[in-house]
Amino acid sequence: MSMFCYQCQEAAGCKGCTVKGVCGKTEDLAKAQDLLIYILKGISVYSVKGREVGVINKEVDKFITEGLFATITNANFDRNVFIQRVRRGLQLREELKQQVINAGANLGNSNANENWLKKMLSFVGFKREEESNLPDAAIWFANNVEDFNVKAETVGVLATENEDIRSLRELIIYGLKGMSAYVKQATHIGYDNDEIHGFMHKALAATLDDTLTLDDYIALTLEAGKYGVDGMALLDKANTEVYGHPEITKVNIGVRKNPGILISGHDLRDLEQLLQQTEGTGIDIYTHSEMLPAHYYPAFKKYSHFAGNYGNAWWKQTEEFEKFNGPILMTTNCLVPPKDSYKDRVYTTSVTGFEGLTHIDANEKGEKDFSVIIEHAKKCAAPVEIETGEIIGGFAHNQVFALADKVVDAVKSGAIKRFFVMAGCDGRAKSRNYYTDFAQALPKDTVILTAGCAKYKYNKLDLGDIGGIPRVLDAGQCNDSYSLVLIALKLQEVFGLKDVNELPISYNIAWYEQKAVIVLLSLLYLGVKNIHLGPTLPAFLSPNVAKVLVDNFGIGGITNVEDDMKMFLGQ
Ligand code: SF4
Ligand code: SF3
Repeated sequence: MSMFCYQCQEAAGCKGCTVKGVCGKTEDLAKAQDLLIYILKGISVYSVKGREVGVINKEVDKFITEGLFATITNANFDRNVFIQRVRRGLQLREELKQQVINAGANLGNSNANENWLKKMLSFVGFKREEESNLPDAAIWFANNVEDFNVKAETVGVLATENEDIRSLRELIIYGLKGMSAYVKQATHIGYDNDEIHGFMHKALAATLDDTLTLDDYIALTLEAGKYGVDGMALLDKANTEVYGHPEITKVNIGVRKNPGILISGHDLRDLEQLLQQTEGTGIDIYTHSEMLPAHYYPAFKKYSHFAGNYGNAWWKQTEEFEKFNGPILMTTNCLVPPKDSYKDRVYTTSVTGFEGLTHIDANEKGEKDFSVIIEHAKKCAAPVEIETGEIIGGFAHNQVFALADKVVDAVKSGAIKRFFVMAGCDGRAKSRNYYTDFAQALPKDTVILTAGCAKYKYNKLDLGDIGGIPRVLDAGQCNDSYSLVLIALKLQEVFGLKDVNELPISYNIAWYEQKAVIVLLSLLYLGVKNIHLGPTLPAFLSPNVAKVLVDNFGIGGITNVEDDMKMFLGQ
């Protein structure tokens, strides 16, 4: 087997990609990513000890967050980036180790751990010691690519032999990847939460610990859900305090006559800077996929050249980027390996990357200079119109709370019988047409609550409204699933219910990558039961771990629209 990855919904044969990723990830890239994750675990061993004695190294926090995020599906396909990160990670680990030792960290309480300390002291200066009790990830060192390649063969997912322990370790790591994405976006806006970093490091280090049991890992999985909620809350605070609360907004999906720049991914600070730098240049800015909800924020409405949303979810980019004619800026995942026909127009920033594309880095203040993209756009034709009209969104928590009376009355009168949370991701699998069919088949007295790119399966259908309340309420990006949780908790309070599961809300969630994993863990942590997950259950859930989720949380898959409709509506 040349590689093994099963972190996303497209894992080959619902088991794992073993030759090349369905996403386009090559064997070399997969191995470099595996090695980086291993290095992050090793750094975390020292970070955990450091925090016990007050050592918080912000560069380490940033490095781990960005390293995790870079390995998310469809974020970065540039192997050199990962090799450089491995090199820097090894240096950073040694710097942190020195800092921790200088701070007098107690590295353990057993004889073995005293030995740990002695060994640690002897490692300073990159010395290798074979008999250490430290995990290998905390001491292994190399500085040439050949050695990296050899090591990478031994540290991937399959290095954990017990399939249940492996399943839980990976579930935790994928949750951390999702969490890292939200934390990275929040820190880019200037918001941070040290406890989340502390947890990420504790959990990464725990995946190296062979003394932990299945129960320990299950507890850690649920704890990840708690920090998932905190991560989404942090990003919500950052977005809403800086850009205002999303409000009901109609977004144009047609085009204008000027050349345009298309911005995709999730990072609102990148969008803000692009809007500022393109003001008065005669270039229009369009959003793609998960950047659509940016239109709902008051702060961006003042830009008259913020023209609309172009196209659909991430997987349609290979046709839509071709037709857009102008440059495209990828701020986060999902990037699809670009076709030659438009490759020269795609730019990456932050953790995204692809060999051969121009990458734009931030300065120390997080500022980016997009002038190369702007000059490029000036030479391009206006986008080809692929559709016309408007879509409506902006139903995040603040806006829905403002409508609470109307919504509650509609529920009390029976005009709204049930809500369906259909948040999550979209993807290219044909089986995902299920979600379009499901939305269309829902009774007219039901309302869809959505967030994430999953919405593109039904946000352009004419599903009507209930007394002025649209039947599809889009809260925003996948992280705005947090809004859906707040809305559910508000309804629970208004109706005076003891348990959030007593509400007339069903969960039919579509997943693709690891942000959906942290959203799922967050919902489980909040006590939400009977979530249905599709189009297929994660390949990384072993039968026993899946059984734990079924027995304790009522997690289930999907079948077909007709049977699922009966199941959800209790007929
Ligand atoms: Fe396969 Fe998904 Fe991993 Fe890509 S990210 S290699 S598609 S499992
Ligand atoms: Fe979509 Fe990648 Fe997950 Fe933010 S853009 S939801 S798939």
